[in-house]
Amino acid sequence: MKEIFLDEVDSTNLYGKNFLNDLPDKTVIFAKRQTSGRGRLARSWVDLGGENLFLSFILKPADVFNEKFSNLTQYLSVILCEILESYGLDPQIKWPNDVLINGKKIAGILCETVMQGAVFNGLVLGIGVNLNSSLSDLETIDKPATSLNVEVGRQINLDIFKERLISAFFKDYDTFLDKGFEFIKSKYISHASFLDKEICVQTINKKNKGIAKALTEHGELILDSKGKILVLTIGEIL
Ligand code: BT5
Repeated sequence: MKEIFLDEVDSTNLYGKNFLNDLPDKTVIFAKRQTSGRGRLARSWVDLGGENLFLSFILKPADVFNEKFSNLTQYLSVILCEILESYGLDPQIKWPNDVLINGKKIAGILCETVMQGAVFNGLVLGIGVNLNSSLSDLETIDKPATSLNVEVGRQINLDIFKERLISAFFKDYDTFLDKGFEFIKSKYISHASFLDKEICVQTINKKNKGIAKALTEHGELILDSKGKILVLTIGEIL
């Protein structure tokens, strides 16, 4: 496994996408500072200063895209929850892959697929985790946010956290690629804060209200919308 350390970068995901063809499978790109972190749908991920985690995995699991790759963000959210639990916390997953502590976002995960024409080149799976941030900086985020140091009341060692995350990710990575979401389903559900609740899910062009009933074996959300069953593949719980 190759690790790339950057003092500062616009975005570890962008760096990964730009250099994907030159980098071997399982390269990990890590930056101390990120000036233009990417979120989904043109949103941004804010660098809150201090020692926070910004990293991207370069993954080239096959020559052709497989549906299971779409669940890698959920796999990574479960890995992160297990690590956060070891700090005595009770992390919750908001479908599909936001990780929250007491309703506040502590991490963001973004997977980008790199294609060259119709050819699948690989994936850049990025994660940002707030490890050391001040309350006043967290308040600058437009939605409720928290960080590990605030939750546990002490400074967090970035290098130790990073290495734990990387090794936990690769420990079961091959099994996950083989089995897909089924492999993590029960652990994912044990952290799923949205199940059996009335929620509103924004999909590309629609807001869908209903009760979150369950997850399919592919990690999709089953929503009971006034008796009509919807199976949502992508979207965001509002
Ligand atoms: C995400 O997007 O949550 C995915 C973020 C992925 C960031 C990592 S960092 C390493 C790698 N390199 C990158 O450039 N990106 C990845 P989304 O679900 O769209 O959420 C974005 C929203 O989260 C923003 O609109 C804010 O509301 C909130 N947010 C931004 N920065 C935050 C922070 N530091 N802590 C908590 N919430 C934040």
